[in-house]
Amino acid sequence: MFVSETIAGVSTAVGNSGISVIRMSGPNSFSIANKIFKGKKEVIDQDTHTLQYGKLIDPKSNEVVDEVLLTKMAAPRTYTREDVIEISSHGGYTIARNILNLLYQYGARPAEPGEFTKRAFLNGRIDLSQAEAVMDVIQARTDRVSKVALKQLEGTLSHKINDLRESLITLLSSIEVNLDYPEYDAEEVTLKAARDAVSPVLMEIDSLISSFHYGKILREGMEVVIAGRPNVGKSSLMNRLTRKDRSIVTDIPGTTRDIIEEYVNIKGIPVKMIDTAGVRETFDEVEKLGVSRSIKALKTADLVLVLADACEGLNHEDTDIIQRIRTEKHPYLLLLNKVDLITDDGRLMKLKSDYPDALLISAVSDKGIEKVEESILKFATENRQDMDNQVLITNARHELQLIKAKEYLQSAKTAIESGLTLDMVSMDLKAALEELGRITGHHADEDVINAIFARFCLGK
Ligand SMILES: Nc1nc2c(ncn2[C@@H]2O[C@H](COP(=O)(O)OP(=O)(O)OP(=O)(O)O)[C@@H](O)[C@H]2O)c(=O)[nH]1
Ligand SMILES: [Mg+2]
Repeated sequence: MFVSETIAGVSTAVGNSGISVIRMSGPNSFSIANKIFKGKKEVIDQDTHTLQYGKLIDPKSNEVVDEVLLTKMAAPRTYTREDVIEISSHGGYTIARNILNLLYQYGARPAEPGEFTKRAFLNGRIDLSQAEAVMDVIQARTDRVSKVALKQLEGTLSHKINDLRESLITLLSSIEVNLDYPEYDAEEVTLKAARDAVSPVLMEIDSLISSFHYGKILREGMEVVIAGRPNVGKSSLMNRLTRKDRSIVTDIPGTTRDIIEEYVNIKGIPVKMIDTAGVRETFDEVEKLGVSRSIKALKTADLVLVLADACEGLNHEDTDIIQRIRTEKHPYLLLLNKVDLITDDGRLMKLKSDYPDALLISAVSDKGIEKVEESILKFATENRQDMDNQVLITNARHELQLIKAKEYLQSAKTAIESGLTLDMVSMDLKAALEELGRITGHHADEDVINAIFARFCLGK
C-alpha cells in the first residue's frame, strides 16, 4: 500500500443544506478524530463501520464546534482503502469550514480535487477507467447516462479490457516459449496460432471503438441545430421539444435574430437544442448577423433538423440550405412542418411520396414530434438496439488508446501474414498490450493520472 498523509475535505456541496459531510482519510484519521470528538466512546475504541453521536470540541478553547454523527471505517474496507472518518455535521458554510480548520490544526491537510478517489486507485481498489467513471456518475445529466456510468464504475469496461489483455498475454507467452525453445514447436505453427488469436481481439477493439459515437453523446451531450428559412416554424419546434416557451414565435419572417440554446433530455439523451435565425438573403444588418450565426452553428452540430413548410413545399431557399449541409457532410433530418394545415389526404400522400425520407410534423399540434425524438435517439445509437447494455466507450482518452492498440495489432497481423519473424510480431503485441493497459492504469503515466484527477470536484 502506498504511504500517505492524512487528508480532509468537505464531500457535500458547499452552501445551505441539511447536513454537510466532512471526510478524512489516511493513517492518522482516527487519532485526529479522537482529539476533537467527545462521545460515549473514544474514537479509538469505537468499532469499525459504526456511527457514533457526539460533539466536536476545540481542545484549546473547550468550545463546542458542532453536534455531529461520526462514522469510523477502518482500512481496507473503505472508499480509499485507508482509515476513513466521516463527520456528518449541520449544513452550511461556516460549520464545515470550522470543522475542517480543526482537522487541519490536528494534523490533516486539505485534500486536492479527486484525491480520495485517486487514493482508491493508487491503493488498487479501482482501476483508472473506474475512477474516471466516478466523475461521470456525478455529472450524469439523464438516467440513461448515469446507468451507463454506473456500469463502467462497476468495472464492465475494465473486465473487457482485461480479457483482451489476457488473450494477448497468453499469445505472447507462447511466442516467448517458441523464441526460447525453438525446437519445441515450429515457428510456422506459432505464427498461425498468433494470427488466429489476434483477429478476434481486433474485432472486439473495433466494436468498442464504434461504440464511441453513442458513448461520447451520452457523456458530452449532443448538439442539435434547428435550421431552415424564415417562418417555417423553427422556434415553434424548439419550444415544443424543450417544453418551454423559450423562443419568440410570430408570423413575421425574421423573428429569431440570435442563437437560442436550451438543454433538454430527449429519451435519455442529453441534448443541447439550438434554435437559429431563418437563413435568407437580407439587407437588415441585425438579421444578417443572425444568419451568419445560424450558418456557424451548423458547423458544430451533431445533427441538423432542417425545417421546411409542408404547405409551400421546398423552394430554392430550402434546397440551398440542404445543399450547404450536404456539402459540409453534416448529418441532417428533413422535417416538413405545418401538416395540420393540410386537410386533403391526396396532398399528404403526394408529400410522402415526394419526400420519402422526410418526417411530416406539426409544431403546434404535436403531430410527428414523438417521431422526431425517436429519430434523435436513433441517430445517437446509430440505429443499433440495446446499446445501453453493451460495453461502451464514453471517454476520448479510452478511444485514443484503443485506436493506438488497434494500429499495433494490425501491424502484428501484417507481420504474421508477410512471414516476418516472431520477435517482430512480439514487439507489436507488447506495444498493443501497453496501450490497452493505459486505459485501466496497468501502464500509467503520472502526468495523465494527475490530469485525470485534477478535473474532479473537491471532496471526491
Ligand atoms: N399551423 C401551423 N402554424 C405553425 C406551425 N409551426 C409554426 N407555425 C406558425 O408559423 C409562424 C412562424 O413560426 P416561428 O416558430 O416563429 O417560425 P421560425 O422558423 O422560428 O421563424 P423565424 O424565426 O422568423 O426564422 C408562427 O405564426 C407560428 O405560429 C405549425 O406546425 N402549424
Ligand atoms: Mg424563430
